[in-house]
Amino acid sequence: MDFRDDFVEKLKNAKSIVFFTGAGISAESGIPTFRGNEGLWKKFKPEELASFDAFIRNPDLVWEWYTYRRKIVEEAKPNAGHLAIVEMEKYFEDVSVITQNIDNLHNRAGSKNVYELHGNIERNYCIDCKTYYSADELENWSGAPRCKMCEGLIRPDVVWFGEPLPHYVFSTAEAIAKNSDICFVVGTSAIVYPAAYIPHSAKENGSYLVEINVEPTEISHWVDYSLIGKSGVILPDILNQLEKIK
Ligand code: BV8
Ligand code: ZN
Repeated sequence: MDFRDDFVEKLKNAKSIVFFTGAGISAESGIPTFRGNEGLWKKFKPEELASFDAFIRNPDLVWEWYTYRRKIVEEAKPNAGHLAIVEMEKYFEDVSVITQNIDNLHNRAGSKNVYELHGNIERNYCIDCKTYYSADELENWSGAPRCKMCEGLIRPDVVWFGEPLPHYVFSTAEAIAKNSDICFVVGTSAIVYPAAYIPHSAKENGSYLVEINVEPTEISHWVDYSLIGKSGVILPDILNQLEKIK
């Protein structure tokens, strides 16, 4: 893939880059996105499942949904897009990944600086005493597991609708995005807030915004460079470009 000269120039001089990623970067790993045609929300309504009220109303159903998603995630592998981001760490002083995804694939790919805005499906905790449990510790439960310390309900360590994002993670991620030379926005419909503020903050502070998506989104009209295509193809192409110029 050939890239525009101004982007190649930016790549040459950039020191700090950020990848703001959404479900689209994991689509080529076989993990359904939320809002696409085969998306998760097609079958289920987010409010019915991805909220604390839904969990209290029907803990077994919500737990079953996360067990279903965790199985898909655990069978999935990081794809060429995740791996290209790891390789790019060689070419810049600072590479950070700010992800909305809970699928742990950036960590498994080997990225060093990962900020999980919406938590991680492999982590769980008791809603009463906050004891943490790994997914493995809970696999023999049928239905929503109970805490061995206090019998409380155990939930996935993810941010549900109506819940605040982890303050330290969000504020650190936003500061990093603001100071970035290039902010790549990869595989996200950019409609879930406050996460979707991140690319806006980066842009307002002078970062060069590059969107990578298979189709235009709500932000395509104001980014600096919109690349239409699969992230598993475009990110390796950017890595090839870097190998030529750096
Ligand atoms: C908050 C974790 C306040 C769980 C997720 C009413 C009440 C309360 C809040 C609200 C409300 N109305 C609106 C809000 C705000 C709400 C919100 O933004 N709603 C949206 C729907 C409008 N936000 C919240 O509720 C947040 N909390 O506001 O709290 C508060 C504050 C202080 C104190 C108390 C309370 C919490 C939001 C987090 C929700 N949790 N996930 C779970 O996953 O189960 S959101 C969920 O959406 C995922 O995290 C996902 O990452 C995220 C965003 O979706 P995307 O990643 O963008 O995925 P999507 O499918 O949409 O798009 C995929 C894209 O990839 C597409 O563009 C597609 O074209 C592209 N693509 C596909 N294949 C490829 C590709 N691109 C490249 N290559 C490919 N191969
Ligand atoms: Zn407990």
